Amino acid sequence: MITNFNEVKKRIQDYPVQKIAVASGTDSETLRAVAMARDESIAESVLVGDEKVIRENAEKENIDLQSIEIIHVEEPVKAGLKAVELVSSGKAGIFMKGYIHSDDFLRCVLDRDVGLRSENLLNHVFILDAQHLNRLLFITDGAMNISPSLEEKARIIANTIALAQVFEIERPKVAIVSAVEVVTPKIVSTLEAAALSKMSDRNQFHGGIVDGPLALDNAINPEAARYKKIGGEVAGQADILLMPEIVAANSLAKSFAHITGGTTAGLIFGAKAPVVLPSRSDSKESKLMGIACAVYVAGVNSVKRVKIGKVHF
Ligand code: COD
Repeated sequence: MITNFNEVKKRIQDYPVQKIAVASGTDSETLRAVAMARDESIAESVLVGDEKVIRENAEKENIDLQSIEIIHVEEPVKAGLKAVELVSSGKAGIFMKGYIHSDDFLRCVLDRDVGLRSENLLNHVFILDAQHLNRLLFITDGAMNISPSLEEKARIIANTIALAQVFEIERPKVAIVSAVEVVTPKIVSTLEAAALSKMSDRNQFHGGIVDGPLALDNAINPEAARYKKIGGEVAGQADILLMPEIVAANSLAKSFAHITGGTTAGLIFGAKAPVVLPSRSDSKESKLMGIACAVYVAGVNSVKRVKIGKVHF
């Protein structure tokens, strides 16, 4: 079981170096992250974006772009489409967001002609290096599915169980997070949590165990779960937090990064290739770890095809 980002970095030494195509890779934090990925032999990169801006930012911040390819495309969406095409045509293995809005970037991922669509629902996962908990914590969906339906939540759970299994968590524990741990008609997310938990009881999810509603404290902290007398395998031990909608998931992951100084990695899972989706304001460490996690997923996939989770409806 992989419990922290240093282990991810060690594991990727066993896998082939990947090439990353960066959509509008012009900003200094992205440039620093791809330079670090090169220096640490994690990945090679091709930056698609405004070459003048790329070179100016690199010079201003003293970032060495040696061996990093640049393809000049001025406009961010066009740069995104060119970069995603490099991945869908096999010239690169991973697609990454640079200085481009998330929705524009995701439309490149979903583009019918050059994108990385598959038959699956795609979802975003923030992976947290939760050192205090001594494990990785997977939070979803904080960047793609805005207000998922019950069916979409089930699919997001199945995808994220499969992703956590890639990180060697054999039987991931999924908490459906709400504000309370009782089912109440006043809070819709608790009703959906009850339905998803029952689906889990009926073995409708492969390989993981789902329980909820749980509040954040009793989802991840065994003391809080004991104090509130909440039993079961998931309470206090969750690996995956399914949040009710995008704002809750996004704010939870960003509070970890910006209040506690923790490192997160942002990935889209379920597409034809791994996709790195950091926030534009993420630190270079978070961007680098997004790259490292994507390289790791691509590496595992190259030796053993990663199966996207299915739900039995
Ligand atoms: N998985 C697979 N296919 C999808 C998904 C998905 N998650 N979402 C949309 N599609 C497919 C649809 O089935 C359809 O065929 C096509 O894509 C278009 O779908 P629409 O009409 O919903 O597309 P858009 O362009 O209006 O919205 C898609 C986005 C992903 C852009 C949208 O959901 C979005 O803006 N998400 C939030 C992005 C964001 O701002 N994040 C900020 C946090 S960093």
